[in-house]
Amino acid sequence: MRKAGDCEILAMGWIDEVFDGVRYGLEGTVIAEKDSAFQKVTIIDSARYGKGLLLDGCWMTAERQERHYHEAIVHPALCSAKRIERVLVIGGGDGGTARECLRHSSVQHLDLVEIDGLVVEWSQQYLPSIGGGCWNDPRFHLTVGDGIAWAADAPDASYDVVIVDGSDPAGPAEGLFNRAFFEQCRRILRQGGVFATQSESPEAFREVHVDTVKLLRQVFGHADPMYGWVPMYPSGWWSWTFAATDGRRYLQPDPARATAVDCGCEIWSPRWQRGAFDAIPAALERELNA
Ligand code: SPD
Repeated sequence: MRKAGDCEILAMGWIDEVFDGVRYGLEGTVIAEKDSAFQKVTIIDSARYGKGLLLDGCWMTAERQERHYHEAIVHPALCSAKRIERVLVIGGGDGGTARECLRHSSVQHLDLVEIDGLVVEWSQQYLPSIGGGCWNDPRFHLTVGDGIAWAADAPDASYDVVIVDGSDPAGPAEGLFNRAFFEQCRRILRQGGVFATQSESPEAFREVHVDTVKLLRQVFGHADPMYGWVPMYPSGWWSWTFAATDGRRYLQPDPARATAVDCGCEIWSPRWQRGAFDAIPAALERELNA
């Protein structure tokens, strides 16, 4: 078998996520692939975005475009929660979400609960720039286990921020989109706490997106989707949805916290965030408000 750098090439050509009659692909090579206990885990190397990760054939992240996703899911929450000492990340086994959270110096303790140990192991091995320093940060605590059970077992009001960085609602991530789970997330937030989740594409997965936002509005009394881009994901158009225990505080980043992180961001800034919350398509806004 041929080699690319230190890696064996298992296959080369177009690597596509196929969904609903459309293919979203990158040209590259498959350098590692294995069925874990939960899903098929694939690592690719591409000319355009560098090394990347797929789970069950769906794009998750890649070295040269992960910031679109990780900055968007983290900073609206970390810049707006009343306190940010204790953070829970459910999923996020590539480390990108934890890395961005830990850029906030007020974070004292971050629990990351990822169900699939192979995702963590291969992210550390093949995608070290995505987790960056998170794996060795003394504030970082990794548990390979079920995030749904973790949330159910956590004491009331035990986190300032809960971030759900799961994959699509099929397979191991299915339970990350239902009412019972969202209710647990709300219960374990302290007063002034903020919840964030990836909420799928308003184009490719419109129904899941709408259902997720509506459900969060029922559970928290309000919730707001924010729109941006993750070029490798289906349609490239993505969303993250935020809620809080005491109103829509995530719309207003704290200026001091924002200034401390935004010079290190490629995508996120308070201005980008304002536009991203406002960039709700008209028909979608009507549907969500109906
Ligand atoms: N369709 C892809 C949804 C993936 C969301 N999670 C990505 C993991 C990045 N940390």
